[in-house]
Amino acid sequence: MQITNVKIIVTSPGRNYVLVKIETDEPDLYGWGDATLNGRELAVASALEKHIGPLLIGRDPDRIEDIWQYLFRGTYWRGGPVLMTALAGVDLALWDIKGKRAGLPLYSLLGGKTREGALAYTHCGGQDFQEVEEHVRAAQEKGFKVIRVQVAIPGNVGTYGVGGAQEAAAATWGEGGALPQVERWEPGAYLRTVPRLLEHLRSRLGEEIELLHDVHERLNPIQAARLAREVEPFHLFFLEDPLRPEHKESFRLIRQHTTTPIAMGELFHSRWEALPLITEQLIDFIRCDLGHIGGLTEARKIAAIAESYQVQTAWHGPGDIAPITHAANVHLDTSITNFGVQEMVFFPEITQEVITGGPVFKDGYLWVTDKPGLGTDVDEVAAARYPYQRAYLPTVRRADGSVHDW
Ligand code: CS2
Ligand code: MG
Repeated sequence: MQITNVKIIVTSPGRNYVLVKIETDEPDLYGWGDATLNGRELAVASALEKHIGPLLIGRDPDRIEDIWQYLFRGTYWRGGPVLMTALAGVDLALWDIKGKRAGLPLYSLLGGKTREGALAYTHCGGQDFQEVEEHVRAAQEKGFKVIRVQVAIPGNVGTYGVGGAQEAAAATWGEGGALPQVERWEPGAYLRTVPRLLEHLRSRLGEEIELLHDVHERLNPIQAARLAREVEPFHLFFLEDPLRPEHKESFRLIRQHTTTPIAMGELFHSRWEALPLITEQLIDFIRCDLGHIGGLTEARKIAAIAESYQVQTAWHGPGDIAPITHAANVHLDTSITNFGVQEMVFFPEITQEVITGGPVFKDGYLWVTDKPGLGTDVDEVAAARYPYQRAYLPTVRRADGSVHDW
């Protein structure tokens, strides 16, 4: 069997996605991968179209590990979000082909089910504690047992995860489309507000609902240690991304000060970035994004390493990766033993019109179908109806105008 074509589709049904179709010389045997990188979609599409795709023509799609090694090490330049997202797109498409060829859902190829469904969590935000509480209650009504909570921070502009930023500067427009929204953030107000949000929620919702919070890499080590310790009484499921990904050694400081579980990983682009946090047990949940870490081939190795250190998985599952990666998440979740929790979103109908299939949410858990492969597909005619529209992630500046981490 041979790869005959690598097709890249950039489409924008609700938001921009980069989709990879790998076609073979066997009739109707093809695979779809997701190579979406929010705000840098065309960089990944170009890497795939101009450099990586031509290297795949004529290769045996069954040889996934060999292709992975060739694209990661065999081309000299390695790592980073663009190339690892491109590699992930190829990897997921190849696994999709393998499953279709075997007539088996991917979880079966990965060793079969270790659980019936993957415990899921969703995002709840709000402009104030009351609104967050209302959204949490609504999510509980939907069956969620684990919920991420974020709240607008007084004096800050466009706090992450609030859903409809406070007074974020409107996205400005330049030649060719939108430019990044500029938001403002100060640590003092944030550090004072988050413990009070959790105190409010625990006092009104009780202890049973599992809550987590995403710091979004915005604190320095001592601030993160302070926050992790101050939220201890509220028993978070985990505190996510307390530090910038560059500062892995500083997780030791957080560990010294708290028993709040820590999660990190969505901004890592290789297992070597995650390795010290796992082997030193500086985190409790590894949250890599299968679409940015190099795909299923890499993520299952990370899961295996983490298993030996009692670190559980919590793969990244935001709205800015395609349902294809979400499907890969859940196939892996349901075939490993150290699964922790799975982040998810509900995709709008416009997205589901183009990218069909993907995990199904029911009673707090995510399920994948028994369809062969990933169980997703792409309607190329529909995809063509939604051309790429330039868009960026916001940027953040401190009150003094200096750059901060969004
Ligand atoms: C967030 C993401 O879901 C999360 O944990 O950190 O939504 C993240 O902000 C985006 O994926 C960035 O593109
Ligand atoms: Mg996050």
